[in-house]
Parts: sequence; structure tokens; C-alpha cells
Amino acid sequence: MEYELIDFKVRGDERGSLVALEGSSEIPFEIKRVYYIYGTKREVIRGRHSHRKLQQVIFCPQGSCDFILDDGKERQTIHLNRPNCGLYIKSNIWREFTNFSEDCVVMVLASEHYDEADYIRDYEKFKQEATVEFVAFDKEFLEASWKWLNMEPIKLLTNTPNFTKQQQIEWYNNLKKNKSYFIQGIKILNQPIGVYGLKNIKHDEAEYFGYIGEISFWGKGIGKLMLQKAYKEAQKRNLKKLYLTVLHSNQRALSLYSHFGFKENKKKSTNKLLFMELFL
Ligand code: T46
Repeated sequence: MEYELIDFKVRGDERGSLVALEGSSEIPFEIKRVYYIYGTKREVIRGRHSHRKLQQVIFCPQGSCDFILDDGKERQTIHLNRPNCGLYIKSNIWREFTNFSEDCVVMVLASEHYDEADYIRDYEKFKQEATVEFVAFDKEFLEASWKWLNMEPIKLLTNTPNFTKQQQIEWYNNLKKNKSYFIQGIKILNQPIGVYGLKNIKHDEAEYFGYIGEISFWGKGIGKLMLQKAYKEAQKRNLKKLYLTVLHSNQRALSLYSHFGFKENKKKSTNKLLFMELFL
């Protein structure tokens, strides 16, 4: 679990104690916002969300409470009860906080301004996003994609022609030297669930492809994450355009691509396939 408890120096003298929090040196990010919470009843549970980008250092300058942190794999409870102790959490951690002492004040230093779009307030959605991994396309994925691409409806929706095991192995063996091809596997909690990538990569454009082979993971927001990864890869390669083809009947994919910003190029669409492009 990625979090840190930071003990800040107490500069005390006979008049009392003082803790100074210096931006940029002691706090691991530029502080853009400070907020504090008080007067919360003991049994109330606050939080119940994660953040996509926000980093925070959280203090109990007075009283105590429990922070329950969850990274999608494990849960840990941290009891905050010392005024000079900061709990540093980065993004993608689900947090709940409760067990507030009557006098509890929770003070938070935040790396970003308030932005509701940065919150994930649905636990299942958080868990998908937190546990999805984009990894090298290896033999485990080769086997899985053999299964997926020979199975309806994936074969149909991806418009995959018949191919033999031998052809697939040859394609795989050529991958490393094929500079016009970029492919990654997608795992959730270590289970291969799909692939995505760029093909026909030229100096300024490439074709996006991707599918989730494990049908139970459809409709959970993973398609958007795949597109975001492909978009970043295209930016890294200084491409100017991404394009793709999709069956007219594949409404789910069509709506995902349109929401992401892909637009149909009618001149290039056919009766069967819609041609869509996105300028970076
Ligand atoms: C977090 C935990 C530790 C604002 O308008 N501006 C702000 O800066 C904040 C933090 C909140 N709000 C509004 C949004 C809600 O209408 O205040 C209301 C309560 O916020 P929320 O329900 O998100 O509060 P908590 O205590 O559940 O969570 C807060 C932070 O929002 C969150 O980032 O990590 O404290």
C-alpha cells in the first residue's frame, strides 16, 4: 500500500508547541489548497472515494480519527492522533475516515484545487481503475488472444479473419522487429482480459485497435482507459492523427470512440466498417 506517515519537527518551547509545514521542501508537492474538517460525530464515515490525480498530506492537529486506506488489493487502518504526524497519500487510493474524537480537527494540504471530476465515488469503478495494468504482450497473452479471437462475439466484433496457430506464432515472432506495431496486454488483478495497441504506425499517424476478450469486463470503463493509454503513446511518438475502423453494428464501441472525440470520415467508411479519426 502506497502511503507514508511523516513526522514533522515540533519546535516547542516553554510557551507551547509549534509545527511548521514548509511548502516544496517538507511537503512533497506544491500546496494549492488547504481545508479542514471538524465537528464530525464519532460514527460518521466520511470520504468513500479515491482521487485520480490529487495528492494530500492529512493531519489531526487536534483529537484523533481513523483513516481506512484501500488500494484495491488490501485495506489498512491508520489511527491519526498526533498533531505533528502527516499521512501522505497519492492518487488512486480509496479512503474512508471515521471514529472521530469529539474534539477532532482534520486538516488537509492538497496538491490541486477542488475538482469534482477528480473524484471516483463508486467503489467498483475505483477498483477497476486501480487494479488495471498495461503490460508487455507475452506468450500468456498470445494464448489468451487465440482463445478470444476464435470466440464469438469477439471474432465478429473485431472483424478478425480466420487464422491458423502457425500464422499467429509467426506474427508474434515478428512483433519485436515490427516497428509499425505497438501492442500491450491488459490485466486486472493479474488476470489477462484484453489487448490494445497501435498498428500501421507511420511518421504522423497510426491505427488504434483494442478489445476486451473477457466479456465479464465489458461496460466497466476499461475501454476508456485503453484509449487514454493509446492516446498517450501516440503523443509520445509525436503522431498527429489516430484512426480506427469499427463495425456499424458495434454500438458500444461506437459510442465510446465518439465520446473520446473520434469523428467519422464518411469518405473512408464502407457499408460494413465505419472509419473514424482523431486529430491530436
Ligand atoms: C478527501 C477527504 C480526506 C468543496 O467545495 N471544496 C473542497 O475543497 C472540498 C474538500 C470539498 N468541497 C465540498 C464538496 C462537498 O459538497 O464540500 C462538500 C463535502 O466534501 P466531501 O463529501 O468530498 O468531504 P469528505 O470529508 O468526504 O472528503 C474530503 C475531501 O473532499 C477529499 O478530497 O480526500 O476529505
